[in-house]
Amino acid sequence: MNTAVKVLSLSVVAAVAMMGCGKKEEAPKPAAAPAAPAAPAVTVVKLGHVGPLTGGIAHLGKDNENGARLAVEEANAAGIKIGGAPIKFELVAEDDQADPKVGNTVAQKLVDAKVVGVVGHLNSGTTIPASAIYNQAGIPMISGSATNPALTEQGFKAVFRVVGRDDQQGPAVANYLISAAKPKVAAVIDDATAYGEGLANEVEKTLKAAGVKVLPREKGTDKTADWKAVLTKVKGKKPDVIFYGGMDATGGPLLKQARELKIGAVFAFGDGACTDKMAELAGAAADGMVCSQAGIPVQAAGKKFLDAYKAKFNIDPILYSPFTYDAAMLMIEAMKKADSTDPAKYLPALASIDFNGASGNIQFDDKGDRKDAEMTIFAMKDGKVAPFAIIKGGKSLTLDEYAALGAPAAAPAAEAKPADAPAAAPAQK
Ligand code: ABU
Repeated sequence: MNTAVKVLSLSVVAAVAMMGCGKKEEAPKPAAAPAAPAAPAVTVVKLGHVGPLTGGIAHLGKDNENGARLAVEEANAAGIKIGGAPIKFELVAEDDQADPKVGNTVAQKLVDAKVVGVVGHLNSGTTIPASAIYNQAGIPMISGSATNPALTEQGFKAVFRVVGRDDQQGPAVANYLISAAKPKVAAVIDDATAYGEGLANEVEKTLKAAGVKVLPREKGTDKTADWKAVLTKVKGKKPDVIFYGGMDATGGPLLKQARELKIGAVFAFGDGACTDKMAELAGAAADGMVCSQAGIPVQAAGKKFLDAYKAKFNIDPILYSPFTYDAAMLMIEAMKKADSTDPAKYLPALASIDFNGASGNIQFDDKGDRKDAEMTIFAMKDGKVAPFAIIKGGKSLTLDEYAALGAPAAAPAAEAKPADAPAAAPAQK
């Protein structure tokens, strides 16, 4: 064996011997620091929001979505832990186009996406059918705007709303018309939706009960742009007041065209047309119109909400966003109380919640309706709908009086005193 081969052989033997005994002669390493306990992984929890984000009332759908989004972002910033894990809420926003068929499709999409709750929908016509889908899946839903009584008359345990109902709103606005305008003859027009027709029915019932003659119902749709044929028919009957059940997108053109036809009746609308958009659409013709909201006016929402909304979206809230903000907050609060994001576990906490939100104190009755919901009556003045009466517990209050009750801090700038309200129907031209 030559020298080179001998050296290689001895090296291999030595190496194998060392592997066999498993010992390595290594310099001692510094002792490792004890491993820090792993931080619990963030759990992503999906909340759905549905409203019309396209079409004539997209401005209202976006306002609703903004309210829910603000609540989710505030909850995330607060660093909430549920079941010991940090939670990140994610808002999954869908567009139902105010169409019941599309509403059902997106409702099923949200169920499939495993959202644990849904804020929405906006329209009664989409919310009522979609509510069956959520209820069947055991997913709580809270509407911040759907006012048709049928929503909560279905006996669904997972279905709630944080606004009042049209069987409260209809009598409130009709009684105001009866006392202020003292009408003998009234015309009632609706847009043939669950909301518009339902609210018009409630108004008609109250007017008739007070002895007002109500003309045969006239109808359009939620897309009607030309109301001249309906209005010409109505004009011939000389009504003192005209109530329209529908949204601002169709209510604005209706009012504008009525004044173009020299119809001088007092016009009144429900919540869906109780926005400054009416003045954008109808111009000066909107001045003096009366409208109602099945809750507090947006101006009376909590100051913290109003400021945060303006700061985040660079616009003022329009109509229902304090309610959709509260709807999302209610779900999050119920999850915290139940220490679970499991819909089956937090649903009982939601049903029995007692929560002070941007729209006031919220508790639900057995049907899922808001207890003691306020009703507000407004008049349009200088292009703005200004609240002049908030009806709470059977009492009529001004915005200042309401704020003095310790209700959410109000911004009193937009208050309309009762004296500003239209007292009587202008003479029929
Ligand atoms: N409450 C008026 C708009 C929403 C609805 O359809 O009920």
